[in-house]
Amino acid sequence: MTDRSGDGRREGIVGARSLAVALAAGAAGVAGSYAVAAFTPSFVAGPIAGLLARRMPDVVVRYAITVLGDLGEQLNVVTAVAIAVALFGAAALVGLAVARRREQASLGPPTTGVLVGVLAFGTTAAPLASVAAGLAAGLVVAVGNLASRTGGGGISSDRRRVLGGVGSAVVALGGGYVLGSRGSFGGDTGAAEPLEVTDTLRAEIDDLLAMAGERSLDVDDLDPLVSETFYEVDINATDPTITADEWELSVTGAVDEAVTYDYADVRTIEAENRFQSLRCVGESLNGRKMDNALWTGVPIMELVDPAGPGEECCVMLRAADGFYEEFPLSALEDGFLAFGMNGETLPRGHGYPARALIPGHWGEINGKWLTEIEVLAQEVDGYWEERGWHGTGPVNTVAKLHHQTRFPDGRIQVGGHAYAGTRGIRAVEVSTDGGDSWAEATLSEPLPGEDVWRQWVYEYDLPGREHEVVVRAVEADGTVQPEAASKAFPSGPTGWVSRTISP
Ligand SMILES: Nc1nc2c(c(=O)[nH]1)N[C@H]1C(S)=C(S)[C@@H](COP(=O)(O)O)O[C@H]1N2
Ligand SMILES: [Mo]
Repeated sequence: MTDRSGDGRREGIVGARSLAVALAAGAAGVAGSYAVAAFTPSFVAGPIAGLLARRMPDVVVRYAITVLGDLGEQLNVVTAVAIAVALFGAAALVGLAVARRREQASLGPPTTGVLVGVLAFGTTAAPLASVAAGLAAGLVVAVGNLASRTGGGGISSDRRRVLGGVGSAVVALGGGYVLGSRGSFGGDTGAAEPLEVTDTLRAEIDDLLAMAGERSLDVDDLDPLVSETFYEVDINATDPTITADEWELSVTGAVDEAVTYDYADVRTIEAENRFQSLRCVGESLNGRKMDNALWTGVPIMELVDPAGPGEECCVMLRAADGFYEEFPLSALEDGFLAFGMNGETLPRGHGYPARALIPGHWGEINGKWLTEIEVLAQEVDGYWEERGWHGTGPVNTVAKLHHQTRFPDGRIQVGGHAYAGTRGIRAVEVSTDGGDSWAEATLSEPLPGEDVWRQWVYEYDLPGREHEVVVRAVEADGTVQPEAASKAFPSGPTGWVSRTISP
């Protein structure tokens, strides 16, 4: 098969120019999808990224989580976008080939458009975003056709086709980016609508947030007691988009009678405010996946008890993104169903419309986009336990070191957050001689709550030589955080954080 179009020069079926136009069409298709879907599961790269993450060998996923962190997630999304461009590009190549075989250039755009649309729909099942993908890809081929037919000072018609195609794709990329980003980045982490609460509850929220501000230590580069940005860990690249109207939560399994609630049902229960910190089992010892917020919601047993759960061993939380985690029913008893965060509606990235909060445990059992609470008579593995992790238990105690300043008078200040789940923090001890002698750090005044981190700072004179600062937390009952160091996999990092400081 050869190319007899344009200025008659022969070109192989996947000649460089067809390839360029096809890739431009593919990129435009992805941009079209993004323009309509934004960064949601309807965006064609969303399901591909999810598939990639699930098909990846466990060791690679583990490496991505524990070593690459957020970079691993970004790599996953970039790869997914590249695959989507290649997929749509291949569809456009077929469209171009059909047009050439029939010697009818006008067949290229509709064939490309339909093929890309069908591929997008097959990937996402999202009609509108798929139509947009098809339209954008078809349009690029059409502009390429048009450009090849309009005479242009000494530029061959094939080259004009490429220029037209690539040019229009660039426009599509810009437009897609602008359209897709309208509010979607805000929407990802920001609240969709104001949180509706009683005046009493609102006043309490304001007071508690003010208290958290006042009790935060006056240290510039350290997150205050209510985190300014709260980490996110998800099994998928894109977050579910469930509205409060669609949302339902069922209590099922080994219960007297299954019960299903909608959002309005939950809101008839008297709401409360709670500070609670979360920490991810997959973070590094001195990592950044530990944060604190003020949550508004209801005690989760208010929803579970009416179903009659009996004396079973365990419970499985299931979520709208396909996530599931199992843990002892006893841990659920202090659990909370949150629909508000820091005085606002729970952001989509943190589980809108509602998420579970289980005091004292690793982050992973704090199911976001919660849809089902299944009471179980037998233990089973959750999503991460099937992948080798042991992250359903109580968090490990840690004192992190994220702040370091040197004052003009030569003194040094170090600081960070300390967290021990529901065991509580009594003290943070600092050694500036590699662990030979210890002194107590200044702690932030505790916030109300059973499961809340604290900040610490410590100031000392620069010893004039290289020295090692070591930090360890002491739990409320006097237990000193274990020194033995272990990596995040499989049950969370342990050990004392240390840092070498030069004179
Ligand atoms: N539905 C759902 N819930 C989830 C997850 C998820 O991927 N899907 N990730 C879990 C993990 S591993 C952690 S550490 C916490 C993080 O909560 P955050 O993203 O609000 O910080 O949510 C947990 N809940
Ligand atoms: Mo996690």
